[in-house]
Amino acid sequence: MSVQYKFPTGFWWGSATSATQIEGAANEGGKGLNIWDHWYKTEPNRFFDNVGPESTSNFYHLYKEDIRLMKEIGHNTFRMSISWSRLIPTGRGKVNAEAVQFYNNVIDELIANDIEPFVTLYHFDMPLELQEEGGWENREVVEAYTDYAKECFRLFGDRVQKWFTFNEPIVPVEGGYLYDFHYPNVVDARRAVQVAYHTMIAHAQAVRAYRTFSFEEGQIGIVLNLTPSYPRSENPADLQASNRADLFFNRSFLDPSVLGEYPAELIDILREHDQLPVTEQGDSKLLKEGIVDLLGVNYYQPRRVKAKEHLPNTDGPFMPDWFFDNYEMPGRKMNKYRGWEIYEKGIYDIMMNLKENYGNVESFIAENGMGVEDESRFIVDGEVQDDYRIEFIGGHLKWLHKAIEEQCNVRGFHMWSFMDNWSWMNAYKNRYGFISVDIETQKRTPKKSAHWIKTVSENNGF
Ligand code: BGP
Repeated sequence: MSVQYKFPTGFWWGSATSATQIEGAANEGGKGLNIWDHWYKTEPNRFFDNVGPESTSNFYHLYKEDIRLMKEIGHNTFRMSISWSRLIPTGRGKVNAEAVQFYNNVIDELIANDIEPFVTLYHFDMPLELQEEGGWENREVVEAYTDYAKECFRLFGDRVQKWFTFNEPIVPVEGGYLYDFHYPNVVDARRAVQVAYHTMIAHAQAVRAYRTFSFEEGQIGIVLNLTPSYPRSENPADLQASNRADLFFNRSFLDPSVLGEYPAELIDILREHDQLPVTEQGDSKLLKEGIVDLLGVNYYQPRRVKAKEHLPNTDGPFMPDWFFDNYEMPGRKMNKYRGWEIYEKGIYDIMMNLKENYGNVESFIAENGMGVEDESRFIVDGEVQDDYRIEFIGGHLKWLHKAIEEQCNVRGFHMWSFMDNWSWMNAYKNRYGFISVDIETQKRTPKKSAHWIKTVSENNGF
């Protein structure tokens, strides 16, 4: 079949998800508690419809059926995460044999179906015991993470060739230490900066550890949510606001991951406001060793900013928002269910930035997707007619294709997500899957987009 947008041979077509969001079985198979289990127990009212992480989409029991469906819709790759508190229930020490069995089964089943497993080590899910020791604020937790990472490489590295130390490491910083949407619900920028810094140190230690194993073809990287900043205008004040937002929300992780060092401008701002983290000797060298082989890019929305309308209240807590205001661009296209702007060209801008300023690092789109509420409205003959999702993906793929034509080094496209899953505080409010999941019966039913993506994958284009 002739297609208008043809992708390079071997392009990765797949999707991503994370342990807490699909496994369920949170109290089965010897799993320990993580911060989500704990937070839900103490404040169930913070979660949409009071739905918690205990059973989510039941992948723990239904993984075979799910992998069969992945195969059916043309996946050749799939990113999952390992639950640290399932593998090592208290965060350090004894490995849980049932968890090893489960992850071995999943990895083997994927490979048997010609789907390459991509594995994330940490997707927002700190073991509770380690959070009680201070979580990422405590440098000893970095050591525990490094041991956990090594254990994963040792157990699964013979078959898994794509590893990611962290998924969106800035999100637990923002959610847990600035804006109150993750446990431990702290509002304190200095602690946020320390958490961010230790996350990068943990990343670099895991990368260094991985490279001491001699796996022939393995690659290790990180997955970052890049949210390009667009200024309201070319006015220097707007440009500066956009530059600052970019420093805080993109370059804070992108620069150390790809260039091995923090942007000097960011360090200057933090120094000026007395927010620098505690560091140790040897850290700069370590960060250099953490330069990634492969960068996963999650893209959902742009960030539009303008110069501040009013001076910040400097008696209040220090915030990145002291340097810019969010800007609501007239006429912007919105996904109103999630409150996120849809701006397809953003995916191209990110790739051009990586090409021009980050050595054209090898990358792939690790997440892109559209969460929609109450999709049962769109059911015809038993199938969700999610034309909006097809339009959303197609719109982004066209821009990605243009980036590839302009020599951007991008290897694949993964959607969020394969099936409907549990979304942190939003629980099952917005549905993201190619496959719908009835949360009462756990029945899986492909949506219209599932058939569409199958043809895209089969034709390597559309
Ligand atoms: C990303 C996360 C995912 C996923 C997705 C959708 O930030 O990596 O875990 O949840 O966003 O966002 P949400 O679930 O908040 O709607």
